[in-house]
Amino acid sequence: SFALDLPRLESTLRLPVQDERQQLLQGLLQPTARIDSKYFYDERGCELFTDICRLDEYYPTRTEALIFSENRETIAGHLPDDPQWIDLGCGDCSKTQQWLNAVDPARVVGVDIAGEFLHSSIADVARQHPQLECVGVVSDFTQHLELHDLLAERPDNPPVFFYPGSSIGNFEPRAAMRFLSRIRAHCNSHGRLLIGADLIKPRAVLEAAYDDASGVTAAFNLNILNVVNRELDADFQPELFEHHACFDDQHRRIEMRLVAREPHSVRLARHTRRNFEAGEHIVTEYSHKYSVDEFRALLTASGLHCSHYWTDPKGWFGVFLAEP
Ligand code: AVI
Repeated sequence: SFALDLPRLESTLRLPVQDERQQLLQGLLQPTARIDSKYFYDERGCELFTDICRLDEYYPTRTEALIFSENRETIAGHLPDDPQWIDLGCGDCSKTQQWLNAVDPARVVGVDIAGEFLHSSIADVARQHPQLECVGVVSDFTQHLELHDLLAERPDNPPVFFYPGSSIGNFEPRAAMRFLSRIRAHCNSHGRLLIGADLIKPRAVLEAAYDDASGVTAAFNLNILNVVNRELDADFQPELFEHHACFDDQHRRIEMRLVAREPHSVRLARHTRRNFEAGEHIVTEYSHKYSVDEFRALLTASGLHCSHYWTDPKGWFGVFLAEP
């Protein structure tokens, strides 16, 4: 029956909505305003991100896919047998789907903050692989990674954490270390982390990837203001801001900004306004780029050891396999 087809769906979402709003508002009231990049991903934002991944200028998705397809069997050969495959930020599970034959996991756990979407994507995997146990966990896993109880249900199946797409670059290095340490804490001696990280490369290539000629990234960046308007009942006018992306050499990261085109005032919430001068900006995202050695060192500082590493012919993107 249909009920039997429904995979298990759990939730570890913890932060009350009110606290989330308060954090968002506080960020907007800082001397340099900030919006957490998780607010990019409403339905429209997810569509635009899918479009970004197909842009000529946006090399990370395509380059990582190439590294995976060229090395899949080798990578799978380094993973433990019968693992629990944990896809962090699984989205539509399309990346995980490509690993199922090579890895043959005992269980797939898809973790994502978008609950409804997760349910249908995990249900798709379950339908296509009726023998495979599929679990969806609705979680803001970047804030609270809490999968100990779930993993302990299958003590003989070590976890393989799969964190592709260079999403680790969206954390500042210290937060990246805290997050990776939490993954480490979920790995017994056989657990593994398979992670993609974007590497340092010429500035022009980096900046074009975050400011494409057709304006898709600009639309993605500006859309965050529509999300904030809904979350806070604010009245941002996206047309009064301009998309900006530049590589910051000192911090080795792309910084995405929304720059006010003219002086104006925005209602952020009831009784709360903020003025923007012309040229004043909101930071919406950092995307950190690493050298291979720097990324290895980040893994080491998080209690993990990089056992293997793969890249593309240009050395633009890195896939790292790490163990405790
Ligand atoms: C999700 N994340 C890895 C993307 C990145 O490249 O940092 C988000 C993105 N922002 C603009 N383009 C893509």
